[in-house]
Amino acid sequence: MALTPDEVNQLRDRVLAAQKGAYAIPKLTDDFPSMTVADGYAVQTALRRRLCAEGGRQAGWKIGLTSKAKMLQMGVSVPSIGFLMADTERVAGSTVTTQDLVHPRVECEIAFFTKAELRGPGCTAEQVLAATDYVVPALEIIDSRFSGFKFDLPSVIADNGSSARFVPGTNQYAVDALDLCAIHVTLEKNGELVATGISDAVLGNPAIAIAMLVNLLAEQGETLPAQSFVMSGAITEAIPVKAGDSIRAVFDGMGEITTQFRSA
Ligand code: 0L1
Ligand code: MG
Repeated sequence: MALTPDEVNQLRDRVLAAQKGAYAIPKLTDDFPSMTVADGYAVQTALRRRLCAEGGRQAGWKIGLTSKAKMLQMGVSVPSIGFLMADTERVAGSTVTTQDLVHPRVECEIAFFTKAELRGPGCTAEQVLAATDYVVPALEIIDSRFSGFKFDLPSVIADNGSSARFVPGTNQYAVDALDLCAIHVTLEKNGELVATGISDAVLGNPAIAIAMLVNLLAEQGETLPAQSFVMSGAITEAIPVKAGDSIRAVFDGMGEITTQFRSA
């Protein structure tokens, strides 16, 4: 680690202020060029502890940057994980307000709900499938707090993997009722097709992404408890949205999710 404990807290406060105030800041490595991935996770953990100390409740975890296309687009080489807070969940079909976001983008994912604890290192996709109660389609609304959505891996990890809002679908599926590697997804914005994808874009199989998340948690001395909700990474590219937009995502064999964006 390159950051001192005081610097970790300073960056936690910088990111938290940008998240709460919905304004963009330069990526953290502009001021702290020697910041490492481990430093990014130290800031993220400090952020999670602060939000929970303020009365927030953690609702789950997410893994992002899970497709080759996304890694290339963002100029990073490995996935990253982040946490989901309960107050950032939105009900499918409801409205997401944009005045409290900087430059939101929507992506389509499969989310897992677990029935048994998972621990790494060495967690496998098979173990994930055995520990999964059900999967649901989901939307993630990401919102980098960095100017121009430009960052590097330590910065985006400190910003909690751009986590902003998440919208779970209501239809639940057992993992053996689906081919998790072959879910075709279409994303429409204002009635126009804007993105498509197949779920194998997520590291070949979204269950592999969840196993990777468990193994990354282990590096931080944490396990994934039973009854966890986990977003497995984007199947489609992330599409920018603004107030007035309507989104409809159709997951073949899993139903659809709609959401509207309004300023307030
Ligand atoms: O969930 C994601 O894949 C996003 C991870 C962070 C990178 C980004 O903001 O695009
Ligand atoms: Mg995502």
